[in-house]
Amino acid sequence: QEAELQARFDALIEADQRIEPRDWMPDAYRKTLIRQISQHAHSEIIGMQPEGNWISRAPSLKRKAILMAKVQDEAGHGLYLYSAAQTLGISRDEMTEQLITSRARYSSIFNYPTPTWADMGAIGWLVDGAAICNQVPLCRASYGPYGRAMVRICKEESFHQRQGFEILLELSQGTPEQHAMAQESVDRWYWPALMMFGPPDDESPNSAQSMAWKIKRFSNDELRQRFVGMLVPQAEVLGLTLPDPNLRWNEERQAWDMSEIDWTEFNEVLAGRGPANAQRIQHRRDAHEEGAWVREAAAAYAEKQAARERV
Ligand code: FAQ
Repeated sequence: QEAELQARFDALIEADQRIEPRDWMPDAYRKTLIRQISQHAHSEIIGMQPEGNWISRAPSLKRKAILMAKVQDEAGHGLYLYSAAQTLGISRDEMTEQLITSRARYSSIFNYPTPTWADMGAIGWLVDGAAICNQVPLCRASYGPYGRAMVRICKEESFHQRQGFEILLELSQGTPEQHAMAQESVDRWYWPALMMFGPPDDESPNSAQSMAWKIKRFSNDELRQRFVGMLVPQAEVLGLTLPDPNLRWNEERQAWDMSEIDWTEFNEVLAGRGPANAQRIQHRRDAHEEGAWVREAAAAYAEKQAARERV
């Protein structure tokens, strides 16, 4: 029986069909998806903090309205992804508990601070840009609810990236001080953005299996290369420099040559020792505790409604 189910699952994957919540799936496939989707959801939720830091200080009403809408989109993406993970049999409470007790991962990028307004531009351009590169192929992920969630999320990320680009363009073409602020921010965010794609292929323990299951369609290094290729012409339009003196197209390899990424920094951030890890988790924990009364009120209301329907 098990062998037959496995064979049917393998055939669906082979034929590029979707696996849906009620379908049989190997335990390891379910586990991997819960891991990736919940990490992804947590990233969106924690990812609200670096930009949330600037909502009350945005330089104009227009910028404030745009930034608020973007941060709200991120909340929406997080909830959407938690729902996708729930179809695999984990509860939202469990996932939240794992996050606030530091047992779950979220993207390394959100452990960096946002000291200047230009950081809103760099996050949109580089962080959302990296997110798009990584997530467009995930629209074809073999697990239905995840792939479908990605379609809508990618559309919104594209808007986010354009708004970041536009912030940087305006600063870059502004006063010398504004130009310098934009460049300084790109200098700080460039390398951490490249780290978002994960460890190099030969040190990525999950890649081979996730690619065989067609959850991932490209390797970490392939996507990183694609991202750099996307940035180079855009940096030119912006009039900003990517902070890597060794960055150049290698015609022979048909790939970008670049400096070595500082993987020690990446590993430190993953180990919880990045510049803002403690602050991010503390903030999320406080928000969870302060929101307890809202959850209790909602549960009491739902209970009352259900009781009313029973009579
Ligand atoms: N940060 O074997 P692999 C956004 C972990 S975009 C932290 O290569 P895998 C939008 C990895 O989990 C950001 N941990 O793993 C936004 C694994 O540890 P584990 C979110 C990382 O899964 C923009 C270990 O290293 N996007 O939120 C990172 O095959 C602006 C070994 O790595 C996603 O999550 C990292 N950067 O590939 C929001 C996309 N990289 O779990 C607000 C979906 C690796 O075994 C503002 N996820 N690790 O303990 C993915 O595509 C994949 O999970 C990868 C990692 C590519 C991230």
